[in-house]
Amino acid sequence: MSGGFTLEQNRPPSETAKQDQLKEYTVDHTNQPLTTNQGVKVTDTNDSLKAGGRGPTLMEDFHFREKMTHFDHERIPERVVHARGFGAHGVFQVYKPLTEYTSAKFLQDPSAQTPVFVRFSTVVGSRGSADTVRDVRGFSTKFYTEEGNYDLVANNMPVFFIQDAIKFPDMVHSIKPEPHNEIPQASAAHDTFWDFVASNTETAHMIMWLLSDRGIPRSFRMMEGFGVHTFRLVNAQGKATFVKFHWKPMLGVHSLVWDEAQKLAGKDPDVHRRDLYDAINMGDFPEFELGMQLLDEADEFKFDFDILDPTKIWPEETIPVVKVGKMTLNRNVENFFAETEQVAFHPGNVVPGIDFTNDPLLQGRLFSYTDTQLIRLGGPNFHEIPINRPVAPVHNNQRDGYHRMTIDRGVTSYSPNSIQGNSPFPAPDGYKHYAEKVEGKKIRARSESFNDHFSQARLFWNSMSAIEQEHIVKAFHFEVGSVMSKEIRQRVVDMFNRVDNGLAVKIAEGVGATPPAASPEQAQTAASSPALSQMNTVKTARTRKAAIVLDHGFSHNEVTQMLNALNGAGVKADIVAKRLGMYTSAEGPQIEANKHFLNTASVYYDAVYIPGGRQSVDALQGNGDALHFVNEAFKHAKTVGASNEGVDLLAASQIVGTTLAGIDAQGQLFNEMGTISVRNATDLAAFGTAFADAIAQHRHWEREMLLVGQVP
Ligand code: HDD
Repeated sequence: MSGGFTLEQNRPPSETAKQDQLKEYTVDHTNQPLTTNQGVKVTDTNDSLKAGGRGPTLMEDFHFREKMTHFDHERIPERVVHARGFGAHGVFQVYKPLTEYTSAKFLQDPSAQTPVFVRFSTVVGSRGSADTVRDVRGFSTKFYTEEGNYDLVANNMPVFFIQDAIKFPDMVHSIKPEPHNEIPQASAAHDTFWDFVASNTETAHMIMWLLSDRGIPRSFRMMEGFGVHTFRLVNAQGKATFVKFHWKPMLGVHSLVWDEAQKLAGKDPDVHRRDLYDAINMGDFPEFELGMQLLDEADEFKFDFDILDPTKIWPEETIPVVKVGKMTLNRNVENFFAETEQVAFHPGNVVPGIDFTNDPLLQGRLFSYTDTQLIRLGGPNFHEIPINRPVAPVHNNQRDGYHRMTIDRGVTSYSPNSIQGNSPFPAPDGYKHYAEKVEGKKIRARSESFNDHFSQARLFWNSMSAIEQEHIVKAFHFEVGSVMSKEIRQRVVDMFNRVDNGLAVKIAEGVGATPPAASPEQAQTAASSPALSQMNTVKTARTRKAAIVLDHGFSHNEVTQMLNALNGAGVKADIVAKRLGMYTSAEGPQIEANKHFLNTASVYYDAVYIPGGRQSVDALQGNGDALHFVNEAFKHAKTVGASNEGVDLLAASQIVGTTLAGIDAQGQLFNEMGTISVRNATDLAAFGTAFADAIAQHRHWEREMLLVGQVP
């Protein structure tokens, strides 16, 4: 673009409609002379205008003044929640027409691709905080449909902390850093939050999710998304169906280990954004299927929970998730600020065929999101910022305000008008609100049907595998153990006793509280929902990362075979050594180490492999970094493999906890709980396959169970 703005909103929408629109606002500075914002060419930007070389800087230096003023105003307020995020462009395609349920056009034509922009985020931390903290993740999608923008502003957990939006400022104030010292950053592990939890039992279910492995995802590409609220789909005949929205990642739902998450936060605070950025750049486009749970209006009251209560799920075993389409993220942003920072989502951005319900959390959100953009983006024209512009035409009588871009032609800006034939005119095929019948007295109260705060928290607990339960207990130990007030710790223990006595007793043991006697409430539900456990998710090695750790004298034959096996399984491999550069194998050929122990660590990988080669393994055995690398990967339940002399390094790195009997077996494959080795083998085909299969398992939790002294 050479300057100025071209408004071309009348083009036919297509998969590239948004991309084409953005191009018109994109500036390429390559091979261009430097200018001021007024377009005047600048001769020197390194020296201010002075009266003599050592003299005072002159006020008339317009270039200095402009450069400095713009810099001084570069920052905008970060989002009050979800400040840290990362976005990408993509497309959405529906599998088959959903005409029966909704008139939304983007859900009708399986051959049409709707452009989307997605922003993933953490909630609590500020813009510069780490990606791997324990937190809810935001998962916002803007669909640029031909009928206008539709925003699905979702989280990676299907329930919320509170039932009524009026509590949102209280809840957020309690979880944000404490006001007197602004500590802790990006963490719920402090007194004010747990005081809020213990005083608001409706948080119980969400806390179970937050303290589960869902709070520390392996990657944005490996988390689910949930619209949380019950929404309405409305078809062309005006018939409504209740709906809950889901995003299901094609790579499955996977999480980090807490110790790994903490270490990553220090070593690479950007690890999740880097993962997404790299995956898209390498062509490993993240894919998510859109799922819908559909419920006939007649069935609204058929459940033991209120479908308007945002602290409740619809168990997938009762109301199945129908996969209706797929989203592919295929393009990184050109500029983080212009796109990811300035994007403005709003759950109230709906298109015909999608409507709201009376969920009081949703209703409050419908106010909050525009309001927050007014301060964050500085006025009412934020819809004109390129990333926020719909690809559908915009015509109305809204005028003026800060930073208005559109030059609205004509003398009328009111309706009805006779001067311009009442243009823009009301459209008969415009959005129609669902004509729900409502009546009632004005009362500041909550429905009694929202009173059960524990059954589904218990359902979640019951649905976890032993190791997932163990992780939740450990998370409680960390979070509640960080609370200074003994009274609050006890109140939390007593509150979660209403979920499960076994859980409460275990929490109490770790946080110096008194273990409570069983609560009569917990006998109420023994139900479980297998869909809630991450053990039952999709498993694939595709796009995983492995480290091949070696030194001079490594076996070239073994490394080559392993690289082939990993490549075949879609696993990316790095060669890790004590320094960067070329390493010479026992056979002669060289290989380049692209990572060294100072700029990488086992926490960056899903697996580690040690090839044979006497000289290489001897050197690694004398290298504390290499020994730690293997030991740490093992401790984090990752796939660990070695061939021939490499097996010596596994033994030397003191990977203990599993039986490991036979790890040293001659000539045959040893494969136990993600530890894989073979001695005296030149053909590593079976070994490579076993190694890749083990990576697909994500982590080998049985091993972790043994490490904590439990039999899996
Ligand atoms: Fe919210 C941002 C998701 C409840 C008020 N929210 C925000 C974002 C996500 C969510 C993903 C980041 C958007 C982005 O990437 O720019 N929020 C949720 C979900 C909720 C929820 C799934 C419950 C089901 N939120 C919620 C309530 C309120 C807000 C009850 C207030 C009444 N949320 C906001 C906000 C934010 C926001 C203050 C901050 C920045 C923004 O909106 O654009 O308006």
